Formats: sequence, structure tokens, C-alpha cells
Amino acid sequence: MLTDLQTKKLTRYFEVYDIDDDGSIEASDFERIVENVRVLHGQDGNGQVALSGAYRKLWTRIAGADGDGDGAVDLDEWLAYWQVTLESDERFQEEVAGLTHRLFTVFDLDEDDMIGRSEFADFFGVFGLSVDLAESVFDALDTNDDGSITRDELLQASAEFFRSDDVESVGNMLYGPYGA
Ligand SMILES: [Ca+2]
Ligand SMILES: [Ca+2]
Ligand SMILES: [Ca+2]
Repeated sequence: MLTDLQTKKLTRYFEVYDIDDDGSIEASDFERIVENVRVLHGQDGNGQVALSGAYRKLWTRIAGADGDGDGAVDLDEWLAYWQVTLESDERFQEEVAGLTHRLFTVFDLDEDDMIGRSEFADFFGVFGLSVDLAESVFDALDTNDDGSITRDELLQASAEFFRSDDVESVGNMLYGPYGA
């Protein structure tokens, strides 16, 4: 079972991907994400191709949560999907840790194996989230205050976001504030 805290965080995660705010996640939300990537990185940038590809792949995966097959993933389907996924270490590794690795690689534009402040703002930008919010989340995640997030720190934050039932876990904030 998902705990109360997990449900709140996964609801926040749902809202982040429901870009047009219509209460379900569908292919059109991902087209918006891909469009935001294009605006951020330009039509021909290498990063743009990798990122767009990564988000198209992610949609294929998320579409697997569409239990009733109506082409849209609503919040109940989303939570049911994550409940099953998080119960299996194997699926967790593949779907959460694997995705986090890929996102880290595509957003590390200068390839220094760290996510800097502006790279993190790019990550939030593809969801239409503000730079101010990106800054405050970045500060929370950058616990040793060195101005960058390492791959291990992001993996840890992501694991906490999905799995932790401790309100104090830093990773809870990965996608910004979640419902009280
Ligand atoms: Ca939507
Ligand atoms: Ca559905
Ligand atoms: Ca970097």
C-alpha cells in the first residue's frame, strides 16, 4: 500500500506531468513537454534530440498505467501503477533508478557529471515550472551547498521521493511542494 505521504508526493508528480492541468496525463501532455524541450534547447541541439527521445520513451512507459485503455492516465490509474511498481525492487530499479540515470545524463549538458543550478532549472522548465521554484528545490537538494548535484545525490533524492515515508527526507521535495 502507498502511505499517505507517498500518495501526496505521487499526486504532486502526477500534477507535474499533467502539463495542461486537465486531470489526466495523455500523449498531448508529452507533446507539450517535447515542445518545451525544443524551446529550451533549440531545434537542432543534440541535447534536444536526446531529451525529446527520452520523454517520448517515458510516455510509452507511463501509458502502461492506463488501466481502462481510454488513452489517458487519470490519478487513480497513476497511483495504482505506482503502488505495483514500488512494491517490486526490480521494477523500481528499472523504472525509477533507470529513468533517473537517463534524465541525469540528458540534463547534464556540459557533461561534467554534475547537475548545476541552471541545468536543474532546465529540468523544471520542461514541465513549465518556474525558475524560482527550481532554485528553491535545488537549494534543498544540494545539501552540502557546493552548487551541484551529483548522480548519487539525485538517485538518493529520487529514491526518497518515491519510497520514503519520512516527512524529513530531503528527496520529498524533488518536484516541489506537495499537498499538505
Ligand atoms: Ca493532461
Ligand atoms: Ca485511463
Ligand atoms: Ca553539468
